[in-house]
Amino acid sequence: MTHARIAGITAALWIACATSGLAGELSFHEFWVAETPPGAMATAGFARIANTSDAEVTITGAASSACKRIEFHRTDTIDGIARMSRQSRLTLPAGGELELAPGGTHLMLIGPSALQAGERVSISFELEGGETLTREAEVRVRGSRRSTDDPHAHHHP
Ligand SMILES: [Cu+2]
Repeated sequence: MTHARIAGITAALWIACATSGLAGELSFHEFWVAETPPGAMATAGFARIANTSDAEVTITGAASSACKRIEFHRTDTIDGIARMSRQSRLTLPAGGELELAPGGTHLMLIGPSALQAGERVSISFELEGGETLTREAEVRVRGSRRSTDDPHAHHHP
């Protein structure tokens, strides 16, 4: 075995350790996806994500086999009308939390399969730097909140 090859393996191990450390610093709480009736064009996902590391962590993408694609959306209510805008990334402050909640920032699952309360959906997140982590969300019935804070009920972009 050449020195170059040993150096390459060492570097690979170091990268593996460094990246698995970062994903381990993110903990998901109350991770859930809203139940979808058959034929729904989209549904939303919510969570409280805590970053226990001392560095800012950026989520650059998400994907799941339960839908065609996942976008990051932010809902702003202006003059009583909720509008969603697409975000390119989610940022978790060092030692802080990101809350994905109805009426605020959320995951948008576009083209979901029919999801029933009680099922579990696996969602993978891509972190800046190339690392991915996968977490399971529980499918739940959306609460009594209605159209005022749920633009998904009416349209999706
Ligand atoms: Cu949305």
